[in-house]
Amino acid sequence: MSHILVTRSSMPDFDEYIEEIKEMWETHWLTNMGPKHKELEKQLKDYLDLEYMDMFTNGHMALELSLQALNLKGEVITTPFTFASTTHAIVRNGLEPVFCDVDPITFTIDTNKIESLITDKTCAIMPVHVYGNVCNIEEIERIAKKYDLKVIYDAAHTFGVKYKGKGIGSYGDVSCFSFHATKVFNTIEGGCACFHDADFGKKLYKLKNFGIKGPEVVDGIGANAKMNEFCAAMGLCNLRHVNEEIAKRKKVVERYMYRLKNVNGLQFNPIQKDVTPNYAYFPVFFNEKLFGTTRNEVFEELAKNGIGARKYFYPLTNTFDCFHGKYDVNETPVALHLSKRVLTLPLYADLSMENVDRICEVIIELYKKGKTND
Ligand code: T4K
Repeated sequence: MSHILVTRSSMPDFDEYIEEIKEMWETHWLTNMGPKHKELEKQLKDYLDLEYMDMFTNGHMALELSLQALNLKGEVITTPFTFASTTHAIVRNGLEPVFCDVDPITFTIDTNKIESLITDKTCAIMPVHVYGNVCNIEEIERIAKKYDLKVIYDAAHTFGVKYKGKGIGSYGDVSCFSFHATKVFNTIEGGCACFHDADFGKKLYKLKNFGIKGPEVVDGIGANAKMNEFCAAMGLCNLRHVNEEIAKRKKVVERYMYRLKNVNGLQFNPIQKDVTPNYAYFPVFFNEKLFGTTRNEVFEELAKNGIGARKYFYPLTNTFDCFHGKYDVNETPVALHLSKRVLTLPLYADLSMENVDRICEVIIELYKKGKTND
């Protein structure tokens, strides 16, 4: 019985990648915004429908340095139902995360709860388009405008998503994508920040490149977060196939939905109006009463059958050990409820329908057993 992992990196044919990197053996140009970097940046701007963007070693550095470039101080309203990166980017900038609860249908920030969390220290909102679900953009914009707050979207999961026909990266002051190996589009490791202002871009660029202004001028204190040429080359190859990959993911998701349609007590990603989805993740929320078995039991049973589902996102970031009980998890009860019930099932372009069926059969068997135990 073959093992099925939660995801599997998309890769081009070996020969395609070799062809892409061949000239590097002539030029010896391996990093520092070389020709592959420039070409990928150009192609991504076009694909993602962006005016300004910059690429980084990973999505996390895009987030962390974007916050730094905005020169923020005080509190940032965000959600705990996310990967460690979102919260850590805030804290590592010396900012205070203020956790807002999430919406029970989209799992993104509950915009009805943002205003009550705003204080005179609030400087920004950092929502997450979790699993590729789009946040309530209009409402976030309205609140940000009213209170003069910056908006930084963690768009790590939304590569290629469109909202009202516009690339999702064009919303907010900044939106950051991840190009990690596990994402819909990957550059092995990588990410980008999308923004609207050339001056902000200059600041950000310096932060990723040691604060260097010119060959003999260093007028900022920057990190090193440059994407290298091997990663950019992988991106150039993967970008050629990304539409096909998304179409294949869609088929996998449709198969799951078809096979699981008669099982009670399961909640899935919503179908959102005006959104062109990317099928990044397939989360399932198990309602123990209706389904008959807990999330943890399903996790164990899948594991016994060689299926590696993941608890994205459990635990919530506001319960992480590194915060030593600093935050009160009861302030985000919906997020807490969701995190105890979620399992992200395997999803990638080349996941076979037979394997989707194998995964669904484990779930259906558990459901039948749960019902007989009633
Ligand atoms: N914001 C959000 C909301 C995010 O979810 C993330 C990243 C970020 C920000 C930060 O972006 P990056 O700095 O990472 O660009 C994974 C990813 O490492 C992480 O990128 C991702 N979110 C998170 C949700 O998932 P792990 O620790 O679960 O990954 P790992 O190593 O267990 O891999 C999961 C599965 O993927 C493996 O079972 C097999 C497959 N895989 C993994 C790797 C590393 C491959 O097929 N190839 C690979 O090279 O964090």
